[in-house]
Amino acid sequence: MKAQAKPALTLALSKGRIFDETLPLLKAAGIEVLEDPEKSRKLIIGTTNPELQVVLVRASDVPTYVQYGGADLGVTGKDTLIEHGGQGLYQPLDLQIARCRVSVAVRSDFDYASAVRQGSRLKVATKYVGIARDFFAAKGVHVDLIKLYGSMELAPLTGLADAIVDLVSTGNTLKANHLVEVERIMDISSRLVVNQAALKLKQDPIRHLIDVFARTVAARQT
Ligand code: PRT
Ligand code: MG
Repeated sequence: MKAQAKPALTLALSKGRIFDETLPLLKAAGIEVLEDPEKSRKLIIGTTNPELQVVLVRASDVPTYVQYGGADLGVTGKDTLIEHGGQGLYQPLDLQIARCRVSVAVRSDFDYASAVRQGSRLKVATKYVGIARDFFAAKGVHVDLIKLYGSMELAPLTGLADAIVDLVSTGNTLKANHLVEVERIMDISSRLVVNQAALKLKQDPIRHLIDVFARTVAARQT
């Protein structure tokens, strides 16, 4: 029996907004994904291009998969990439998708400005420990960082922290939890990341994909 040929390229995506916003870019390259990850339990999904398969991983695991060659390429937020460190990753393209910002937020009754002015030590809860550490260090604010993996918004409400560093898009989540944005740390969008060895070994198909994505992203800016 002839073994099924393994697709030449593997693209790592996370379910949700990154998957949803990458689909139109793939479509522009003439590629459609063969299953809906919200309906199927499959973690490896074929595409209409027999040379390309998609693997579904946790958003924060995308850089790791690509770094170690579990996937040749991936799409990941700049936030996740900064926390990962980017080792072993070639970052050819800002895809301008899944846009948001990293901000500092506090309870609406907490006087952040005066706490900073007085040099108070702040308790800051976040998933983005690296980004938060660099930001407050540059500002000269002393902080105790508390690492969380989700629902950061809850931390100031329960007294776990004075402030959070989290992603904000519409601001609705903050508003619903009586929190206010007091600093914008950086703008975020998602990047295409490529395994450095794969880029050398599979140069043609990877370059082709980068080129089509780049043209699509550029066409959207105008
Ligand atoms: O959910 P999981 O723990 O598996 O991973 P994840 O939360 O990292 O994945 P996912 O799919 O939620 O986010 C993937 C990437 O999308 C992030 O790394 C960002 O680069 C990007 N992105 C863009 C966002 C948002 N916008 C966003 N609004 N990621 C998360 N949010 C969350 C935010 O954390 C907050 O809880 O949405 C809430 C705020 O949204 P608004 O619109 O109410 O302000
Ligand atoms: Mg999430």
